[in-house]
Amino acid sequence: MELLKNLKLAVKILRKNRNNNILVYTHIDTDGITSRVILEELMNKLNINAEFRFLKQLGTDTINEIPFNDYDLIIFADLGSGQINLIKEKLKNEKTKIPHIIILDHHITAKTQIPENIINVNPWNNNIDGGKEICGAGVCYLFAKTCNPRYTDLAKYAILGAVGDVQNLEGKLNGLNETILKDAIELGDIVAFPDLQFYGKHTKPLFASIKYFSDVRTDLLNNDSRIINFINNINRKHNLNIVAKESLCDLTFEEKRILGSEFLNKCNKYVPNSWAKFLPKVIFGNSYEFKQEEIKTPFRNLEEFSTCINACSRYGDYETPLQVLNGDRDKYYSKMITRLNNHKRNLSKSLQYIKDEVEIIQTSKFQYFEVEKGMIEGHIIGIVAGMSYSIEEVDWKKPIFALGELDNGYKVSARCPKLLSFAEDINLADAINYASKKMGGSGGGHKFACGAYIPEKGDFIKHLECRV
Ligand SMILES: [Mn+2]
Repeated sequence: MELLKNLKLAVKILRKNRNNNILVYTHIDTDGITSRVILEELMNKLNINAEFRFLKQLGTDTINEIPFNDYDLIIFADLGSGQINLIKEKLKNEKTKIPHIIILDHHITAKTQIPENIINVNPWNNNIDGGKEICGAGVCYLFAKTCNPRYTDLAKYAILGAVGDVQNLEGKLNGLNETILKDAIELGDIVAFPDLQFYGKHTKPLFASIKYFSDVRTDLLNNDSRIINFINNINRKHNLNIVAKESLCDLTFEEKRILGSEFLNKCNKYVPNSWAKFLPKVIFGNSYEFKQEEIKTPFRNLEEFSTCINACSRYGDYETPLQVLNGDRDKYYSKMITRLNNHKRNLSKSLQYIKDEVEIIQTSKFQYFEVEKGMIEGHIIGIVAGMSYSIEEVDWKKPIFALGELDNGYKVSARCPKLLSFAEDINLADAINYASKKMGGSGGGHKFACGAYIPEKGDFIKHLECRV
């Protein structure tokens, strides 16, 4: 098993360099930040001094900022596999000493001969799906566990990373993620249980959670009184007492089960026949929670915790989530709450702007809208595109692309409802990658959510039409 072999090899290299200069780069999203927390704690446990840095992306420009000559070992986590060519090219031109490089990643590896000084630890090497079965933090966790099988206290971060990377897309974590989850559950760090897939389980009233469900468009869309009626009818029919103002986490398992199946019945009336069989996967799914966090806070449910991290990291603040994950409950804890509230305000303001001022343009296979410069920040435009499915004019059976003008080009984001991505063979990452390359830009991501930068609009939409 190549994954295991590379893990062992990587640990050997780490031990050999334990007294040398070590530099660790991690990505900046939830998965990247949890990767960092795992590696920091690992180095502490092993009594190894290492320097840590965040890296937004590894590209032709940023590679030049990496001080390859000053270190004996450089570790890349949650990035690097796709850029092995770039690293190779860079090292070829270095005349001084060449460092060892360990890559702990789950993105697809570039097709290239890998030189001996680079160890690429990646699930794809074993045909394990790095999009669904393990994330970057998961690979870091396996690395830590290879150092010492007793380091299972780090498993919880790997699960947060997996949820941050939406690896539970189909309702629950699978594959290696499930194995890692077992470690975290056994230690009492995480609880996992069957639940409904509404957002805001601990922080929103139930009627709001139902309101924001956008994988299926029903008559409940933007209609509080219909949602209240829907819940009251369920209460009468089943002799229950579900309170619309309480949160999903207040419901018993039985109440959730009945609410879920009634909701499924309703959704059935609104989806094409061939889509119906995918409905359970978007309505029912496991919840993952930090057992030590207070209920009804944004830190209990891992999905909501990940939103808290995004509320900081998307705005360039990586320190706050890092400190909170490291256990801060004072300064950074309240800073995170402040940032979360700002983030929410930003999102609703941006959504209102789309509703009021932006035209949704329909093509045969998708829809798109353009955002004027300065109206929505580039790093949240993808989230806003996803939320736009709550707007009546947006066709929920088609993907949506958002183009936001920046100072030096455009940020493009694509989203589609989960149900659509299950039922139809849609690969937005492939489409956005193709079209952005045609424009001299670059992009990628998931099949259902991705982004790109392009220097100019030109025929970008036409190129997209060839691929979506
Ligand atoms: Mn990742």
